Amino acid sequence: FLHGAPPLVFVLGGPGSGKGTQCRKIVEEFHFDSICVGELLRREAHGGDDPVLRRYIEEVLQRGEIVPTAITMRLLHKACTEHVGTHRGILVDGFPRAIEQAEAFEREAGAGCAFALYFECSEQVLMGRLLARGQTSQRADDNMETIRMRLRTFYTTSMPVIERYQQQGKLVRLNAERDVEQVYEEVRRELLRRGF
Ligand code: UP5
Repeated sequence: FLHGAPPLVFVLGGPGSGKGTQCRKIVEEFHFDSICVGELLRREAHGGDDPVLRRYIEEVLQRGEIVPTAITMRLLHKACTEHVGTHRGILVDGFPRAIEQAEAFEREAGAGCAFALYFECSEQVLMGRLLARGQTSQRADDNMETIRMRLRTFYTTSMPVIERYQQQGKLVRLNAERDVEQVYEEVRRELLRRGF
């Protein structure tokens, strides 16, 4: 379903590593489009047509686990189709989070990513940022218990995805512990180097 679409960039990193923040900056400067898969799921949990599915997604998010691939792929497929326009690239923020999802995407979309940005950050920094945001955010998963589970899911299930792109020579590793502008400078350099 990506036929004719601009290059696709997967945006990976632990919860709170700054994926969303950096995506917004890339969109602003590079005329990329951005699809946040977590946001698609939160939207479905709050406003989707099927009340059983709504409740189910809400519970999975609350446990910090990964929503089954078939559900996510359906939402992502729809979003990608709607977003294929005049953009220079598409950022897929927070996906894939499991090897199985990476494989399903390649199979169904007919292509993988051009490359993947990986925002690398220690567990302590991730935890600190999410707890700080939790004081003001509306996100139901920004509480200590869910944050712990999100981190566990990241290290056990999502890390192999990062290793997969590393092995394929597609991983762009970025030190995400520095301040927002410093991280973005490096992102920018990497995009410019790739001709964007
Ligand atoms: N901040 C950002 N950058 C900073 C910096 N350099 N220095 C200091 N502070 C910085 O940032 C997080 C916080 O840190 C903010 O307060 C920010 O100001 C500050 P943000 O840019 O939001 O980081 P991000 O990595 O996007 O964090 P987020 O919490 O959104 O990441 P998650 O990966 O947890 O969230 P996502 O929305 O992708 O997924 C949510 C859930 O959806 C998952 O837990 C999972 O249950 C589910 N999901 C699936 O099941 N399947 C999928 O395919 C995708 C999601």
